Amino acid sequence: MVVAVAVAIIVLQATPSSAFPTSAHRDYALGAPGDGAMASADLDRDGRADLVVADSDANALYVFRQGPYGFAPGPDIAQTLPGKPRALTLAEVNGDGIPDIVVLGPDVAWILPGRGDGSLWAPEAIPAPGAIAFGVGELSGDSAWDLVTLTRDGIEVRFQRPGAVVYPEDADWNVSAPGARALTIADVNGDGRADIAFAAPFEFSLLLQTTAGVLRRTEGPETAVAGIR
Ligand SMILES: [Ca+2]
Ligand SMILES: [Ca+2]
Ligand SMILES: [Ca+2]
Repeated sequence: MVVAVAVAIIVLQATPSSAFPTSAHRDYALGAPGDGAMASADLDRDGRADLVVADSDANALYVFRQGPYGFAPGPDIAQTLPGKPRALTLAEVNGDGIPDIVVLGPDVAWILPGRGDGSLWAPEAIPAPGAIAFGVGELSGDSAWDLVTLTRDGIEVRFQRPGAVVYPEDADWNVSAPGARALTIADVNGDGRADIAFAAPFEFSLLLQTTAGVLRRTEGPETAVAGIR
């Protein structure tokens, strides 16, 4: 995979006619092995967005840290995974203020907590049998981010337990979603609470978190489909 990057570079020229810095726009490519997913966040907290790409051939993640002059030609950090990565997202799931990486693998989700310098702690596995899509967000009203997976049978929500990043093996909530193929977690109505959006061919559905810890379907009569534990 080749990652295309566009950056604005300040060029200092020594000629007398350019006593002031001028700005130039340059596009260039980063060599990123594999053909996997990618996401961006400021992993090392230096104010510059960094990149993470998944290499499904090598069962690895590569972190590209953006420095003051852009990205190096190759990854700064390689992180081995126990299996093949299929999708990934960057989010702050363990409450320490450092972005973490959540990866969907075969029948499993891995949490790799960020260490704050771009490197990662070892992956923690959460069983996710049959998961084809996933997302993370706060769905129970306790400020700890929860894990949502989509299988052929429906949506499964696992609440993060207090303490270290721990999710139960069995789902806390199961929501019917026949035919759904894609899922994302986002605050779709701007009320500050995360909602679940999922899609089947020619059909799009929402589960709105109307009050903390309660999701409601938006199609048809509004009915609560899950409640506070
Ligand atoms: Ca950064
Ligand atoms: Ca974190
Ligand atoms: Ca929660």
